Amino acid sequence: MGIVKIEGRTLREALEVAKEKVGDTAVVISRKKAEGRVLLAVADAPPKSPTALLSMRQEARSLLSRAKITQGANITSVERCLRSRGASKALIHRVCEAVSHKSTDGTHPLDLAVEELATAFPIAQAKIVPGQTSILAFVGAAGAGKTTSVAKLAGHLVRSGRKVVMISLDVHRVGAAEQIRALGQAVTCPTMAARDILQVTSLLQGEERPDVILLDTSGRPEVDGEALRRLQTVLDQGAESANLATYLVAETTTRSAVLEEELIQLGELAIDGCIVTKADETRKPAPVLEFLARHNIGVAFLSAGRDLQRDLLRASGEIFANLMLKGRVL
Ligand SMILES: Nc1nc2c(ncn2[C@@H]2O[C@H](COP(=O)(O)OP(=O)(O)OP(=O)(O)O)[C@@H](O)[C@H]2O)c(=O)[nH]1
Ligand SMILES: [Mg+2]
Repeated sequence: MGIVKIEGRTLREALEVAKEKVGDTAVVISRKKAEGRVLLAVADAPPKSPTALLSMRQEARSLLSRAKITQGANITSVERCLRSRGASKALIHRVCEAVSHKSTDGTHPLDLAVEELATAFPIAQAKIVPGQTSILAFVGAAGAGKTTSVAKLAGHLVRSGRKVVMISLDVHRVGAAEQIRALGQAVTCPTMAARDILQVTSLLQGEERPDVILLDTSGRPEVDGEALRRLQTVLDQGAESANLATYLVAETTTRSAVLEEELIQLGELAIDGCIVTKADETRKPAPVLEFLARHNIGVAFLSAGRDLQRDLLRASGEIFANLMLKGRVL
């Protein structure tokens, strides 16, 4: 193996990394401290003779004198990036730890941060079961982007050949019916307004039943939560082949305390995932993403703009990493 360079923020950390990378027989031949980092030149076995020791020392000195301390600076830049996205101390610590532990193989620290961030947030799969009607309900605060996201997803599903209906439970607000009708036309998807949640089940009978029903709710979590629980009870008792999945629609700008309250108001309703919206409107998306991860709510889609065709993206590790490091989805 020869002599390898190991780096850490402290001597203890560098020794731990040396043990991990080189093994229990690791021997430190030389060490150097600069810019708050510790560099070690480490061999995988002790020298076999005094001459071997001399030549190892020479190789170690030359390795360390050539070595530039760049990781420390880069870790600082990873830390600065995450802080400006509103990341918590715990997440910053987790990512910097992972970067400094993996940073001996020459990979750039930002790439290591991408790897770590890509696994930091759970992803939810949209539940569309072939042979059944999948009812996807979107709940969330007023103005969170429910109707727009429903229309974007409807457009995507229609383009992929599914039979889709958009149903709005938002029948009282002025302009709500017109909005869903106009969006339905824009994405070539039929729409329906339902005064009662049980009107939804009338679509489940017969040959013409849709593959997917997208349910847009009113933005009043208590009322919507109650309606969806009623629908679930009817589906549980009935013979219809349909399954209901509920997605929370949350803006990237929403404070955690507000989301916490929303979950309480939704009551016992099971949440199958989340649509994170308005990712284009903030440079600090971390608090919402961390809130969802803490509550084990996976992100299914992210919305980053008003364009119905373009701005709904399936969640991926790469998108999370981009959001956390660059502050944008792409
Ligand atoms: N910039 C940006 N605007 C968005 C996004 N998603 C939705 N909007 C806008 O946010 C506003 C509210 O969106 P709606 O889809 O009507 O939100 P809603 O949750 O259905 O609202 P209510 O029905 O009133 O509860 C609209 O002006 C949308 O165009 C997004 O991802 N980015
Ligand atoms: Mg709406």
